[in-house]
Amino acid sequence: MNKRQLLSGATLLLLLFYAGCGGAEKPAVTETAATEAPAGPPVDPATAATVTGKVVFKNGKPRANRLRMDADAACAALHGQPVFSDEVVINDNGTLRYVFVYVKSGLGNYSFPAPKEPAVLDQHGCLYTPHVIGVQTNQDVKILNSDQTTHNIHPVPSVNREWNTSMPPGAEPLIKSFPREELLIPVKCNVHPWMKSYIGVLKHPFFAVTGADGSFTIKGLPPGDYTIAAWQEKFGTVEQKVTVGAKETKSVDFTISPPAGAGD
Ligand SMILES: [Cu+2]
Repeated sequence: MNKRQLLSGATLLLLLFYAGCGGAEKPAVTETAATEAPAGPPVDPATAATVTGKVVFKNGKPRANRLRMDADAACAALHGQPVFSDEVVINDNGTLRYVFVYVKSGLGNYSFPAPKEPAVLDQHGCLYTPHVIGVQTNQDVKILNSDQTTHNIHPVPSVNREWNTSMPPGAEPLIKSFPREELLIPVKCNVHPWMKSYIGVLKHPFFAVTGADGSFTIKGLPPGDYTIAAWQEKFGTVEQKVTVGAKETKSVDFTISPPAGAGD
């Protein structure tokens, strides 16, 4: 560890100290308050059910917004062709990508320890990859900078603690976690205004993000009655109810459409 790292470590401690004191305008969030694991049993894998489906976009294929990276020549130089926003991505089959689908309610008193494997969020091509991720409370999020330019990652949570960290080229991966459930935390880069991503934080592992075919699969559910929600950053959340028996697989498709008059 060199002098500079020591210094930034000391600055961080100082900042944490101030955040802990609640001296700032925002009320301090006690990071340990939400960490106690519920006392319930684990899900019996022999009864585990699956909910699968896709998220269909109703209104054709709106034109994607082009991102302008001219403000940082290093970013612009990384792309030989136009780059488009991930805010609304309609797949070739008419489905939506980057929809966060999750079990909103219906889970009993089960215990869901955080996975040991971190979720990974990369800063690559001056974009966040993936655009939407889900993690469990207290699961590590490993943040990378694959670019030869400096990013400043800045999650803007409502119930977790806000922070931002500068990551120069070659920076060590940053390990963070979020102790409280939150849907979803916007993440921005203080250097590049076009960079945006979202992190969904849940106490349980029953979530998925739709990919290039617009599908999702949520496995390992205990039998029961659930409300499943599908969240899209621009169009909001739609919900459906589903009942699954032991070892059953149910298909649930969602339709998302822009609000009337929203155009594209
Ligand atoms: Cu950036």
